[in-house]
Amino acid sequence: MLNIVLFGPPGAGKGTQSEKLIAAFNLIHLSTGDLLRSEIAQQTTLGVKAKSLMDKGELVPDEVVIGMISSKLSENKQAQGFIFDGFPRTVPQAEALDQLLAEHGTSITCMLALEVDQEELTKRLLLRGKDSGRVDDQNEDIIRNRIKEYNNKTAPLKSFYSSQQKFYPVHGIGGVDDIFKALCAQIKVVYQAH
Ligand code: B4P
Repeated sequence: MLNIVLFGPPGAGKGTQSEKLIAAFNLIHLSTGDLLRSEIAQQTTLGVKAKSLMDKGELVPDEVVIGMISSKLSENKQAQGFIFDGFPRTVPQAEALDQLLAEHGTSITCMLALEVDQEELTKRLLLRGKDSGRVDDQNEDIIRNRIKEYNNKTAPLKSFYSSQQKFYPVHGIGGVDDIFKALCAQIKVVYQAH
């Protein structure tokens, strides 16, 4: 199985590149951001709680997203592989993911980390905020808070995956197709090393 953690700060292009990677490698796309936004749209109890945190640019509790990923893994036992987009975002989430995948007899193949500077991230998110309707994209203070959450809680995952020799940085500025080619080249390198 090919199990990829697609990693990067808010607005790095995880969702954008996931769409292309799932088509190229026949993978199941698991985006915790999309799963949470679907709960919000359906106005579930979980969605209402998540919305108040997401609108402020804060992370939702680990147990909520771990539970969502656990059920999706169980629903897709025949998958050829998964792209984890926006998950894990904390060390406890990464530990839980390793354990869940082990229970399914598989493991993470690699973490591909899109590297984009803060100025470009803010520009992209404010641009999307103009027509996305996403509250968390519309205000520079909220975007700054999301980047702060990323630096404090999510960036440490680079060491987590480095210590497993699974961390691969990829330059995330430039054309969407060029970045996609760089991701594919990196996946090829990882495959050949296995
Ligand atoms: P997410 O939905 O994961 O969103 P994201 O970090 O904003 O976006 P992404 O990196 O996917 O950017 P995209 O491709 O869309 O998270 C939202 C919130 O959900 C979090 O803040 C948190 O509250 C909560 N949450 C989610 N998962 C969680 C977890 N595991 N634990 C706790 N809380 C969790 O790209 C952004 C923009 O850039 C788009 O407009 C795109 O068109 C543009 N773009 C992409 N690539 C480009 C390029 N190469 N050049 C120029 N623009 C580009």
